[in-house]
Amino acid sequence: MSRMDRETIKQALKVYFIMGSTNCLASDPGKILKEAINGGITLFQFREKGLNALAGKEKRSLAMRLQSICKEHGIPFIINDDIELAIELEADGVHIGQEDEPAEAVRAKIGDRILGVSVHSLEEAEAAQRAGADYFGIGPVFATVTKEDAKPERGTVLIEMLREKGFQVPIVGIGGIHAGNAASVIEAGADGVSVITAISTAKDAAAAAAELKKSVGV
Ligand code: 3NM
Repeated sequence: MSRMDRETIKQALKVYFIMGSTNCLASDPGKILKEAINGGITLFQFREKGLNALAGKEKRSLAMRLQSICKEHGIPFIINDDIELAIELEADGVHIGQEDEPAEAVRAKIGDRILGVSVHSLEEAEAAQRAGADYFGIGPVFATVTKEDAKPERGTVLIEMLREKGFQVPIVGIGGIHAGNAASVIEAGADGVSVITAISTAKDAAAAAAELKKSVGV
């Protein structure tokens, strides 16, 4: 596997769906993922966090089930935080925050797999770029209740600042994004939007994904 080029990453970030079992209490995660894929998501991240999150074998087995759905449909499969699981399952990539293992160390472990890093400042963006991040996750753009330790909503200021400073690294916005506000994130300079609840708790996940896709101009 060789490193995915920037243009391919940018395309993959457009409609980036994130989910774990705790985000879809009303329905089966596999069912929601299939619907989301039918609606047109371009990338999937397995993020098993929060109250009653699965661990150990159960987590691994859900990851494998979701990964196989992604594989069947040609959707890249990324794992949040759990580098060991990502390597074991040969996932397409990992996404890490600032509290996780340093990005350099993660890059060394995962080789050419996709490395996404959450950044909240110019300094963090510079460091993540040096460490070899394939994309930045920037948020929360809007208020979110999904991430327990999310920072206050920040709008698109950092996205705009990084673009003004000439950063070429692909960027995805996150936090409180839905079809009604996604376009503003793209206008600010992001390549795509990542969402949890806009799809995972939608009555019709396929329709929600399709609407998001339309609003980011795909
Ligand atoms: N990370 P929703 S906000 C996982 O700011 C995550 O880095 C964030 O969920 C960050 O789309 C967030 O339901 C939660 O608001 C996104």
